[in-house]
Amino acid sequence: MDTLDAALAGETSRRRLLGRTALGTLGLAAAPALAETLTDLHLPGGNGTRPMTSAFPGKGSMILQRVHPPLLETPMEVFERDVFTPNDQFFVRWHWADIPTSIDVDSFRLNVFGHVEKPLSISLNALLRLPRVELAAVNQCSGNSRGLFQPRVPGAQWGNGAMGNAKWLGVRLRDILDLAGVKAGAVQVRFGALDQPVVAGAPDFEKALDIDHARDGEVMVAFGMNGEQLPLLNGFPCRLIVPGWYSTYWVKMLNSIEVLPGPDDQYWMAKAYKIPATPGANVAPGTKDFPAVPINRMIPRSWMTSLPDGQAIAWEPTIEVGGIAMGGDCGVARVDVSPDGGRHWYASRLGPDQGAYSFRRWDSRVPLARGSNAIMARCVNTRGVAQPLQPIWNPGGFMRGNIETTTIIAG
Ligand SMILES: Nc1nc2c(c(=O)[nH]1)N[C@H]1C(S)=C(S)[C@@H](COP(=O)(O)O)O[C@H]1N2
Ligand SMILES: [Mo]
Repeated sequence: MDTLDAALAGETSRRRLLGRTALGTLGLAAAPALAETLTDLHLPGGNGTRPMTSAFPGKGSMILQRVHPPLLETPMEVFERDVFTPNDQFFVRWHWADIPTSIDVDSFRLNVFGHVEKPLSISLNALLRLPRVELAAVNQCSGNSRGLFQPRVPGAQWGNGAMGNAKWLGVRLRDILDLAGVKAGAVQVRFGALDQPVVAGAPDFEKALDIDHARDGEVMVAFGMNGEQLPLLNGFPCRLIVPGWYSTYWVKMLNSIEVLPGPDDQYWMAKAYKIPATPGANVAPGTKDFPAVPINRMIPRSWMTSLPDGQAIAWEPTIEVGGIAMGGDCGVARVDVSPDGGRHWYASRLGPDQGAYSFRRWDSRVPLARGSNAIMARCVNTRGVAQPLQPIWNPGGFMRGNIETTTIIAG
């Protein structure tokens, strides 16, 4: 057994304790008591001030978006340090507040059933014995940057930190499905988890993928994250990884895999997380009725992280700027940088390629003017898709991907 196996097998009691005390206490604590300092997400129109907290189990300093269920955002400076996001500052998002605070790793089972030859009930030890794969991939909430939408839309008012990049270690979903033997006529695979709705009759969080997607050899069931077990709040003991797709599909605390002979018509696929079936998921602000499809593949994005928005610095003729980029559902081909609101563009140097689905570092030296500098980064992915200048709008606040601007004041 390697260290991860040992940790998964041996840490039950400690995790139980950690989970109970930390999450249990949160139930009693009033949110203001959690606040250590305040941070400003610079949301248009204001209301961007949030408390910082390190009161959640397995988590360091995070931006507190909500206590019940926990919604924790990663501060942007974390992305400046490394293209991989540390587990203790990886963002957290749950839909229902009834989340197990302890997992018994001995009795835990991952159940595979439905349209299969041989239903399975897989223990964690059995899961750990299957052939392993490791893959770097960005986990990004569909509503990342929703707070930047104009006009504003309801939902969690995230800044840009509802995302993170990790090396995921686990088992191919295809291998699990092959063990169960998918029957002819399978259409989708539905994934369920241990968290429960808090309101009676409310829909359990379940998501589905088409059978061919589920069997593409990339989708995986992960139990390792950056060389450690998953933090409880990121889905311990195992979760789905859907490379290149928004993280609404990355079901945490995964305990059921159900092969369906037809499309999943339940709430979380049929009603929630739908985007306009228009180019770029864009509709005129205020539009309510439009043909919609389930959100799916991610698009290219990039951020300058070397200085925070609004930073004042001493003027010099040029400045070194850098940040991170993602290709979306493929790799990063290039990142160009404009120091003057899009008038002139300069090439950047890309950092090491950690795989198509990973963040990639970029750095560039650009001219600096006295006064206000609107610095922009534009990612072009390996499919040739470039970030647009114009923001999109849709009522869900999904899929923001336009070029972002970081203002630097040089005096
Ligand atoms: N079981 C379960 N899995 C879930 C969710 C959830 O509510 N329950 N939320 C999804 C959504 S919308 C997001 S953005 C990601 C967040 O993953 P993270 O908390 O590990 O960052 O988890 C996904 N998986
Ligand atoms: Mo999400």
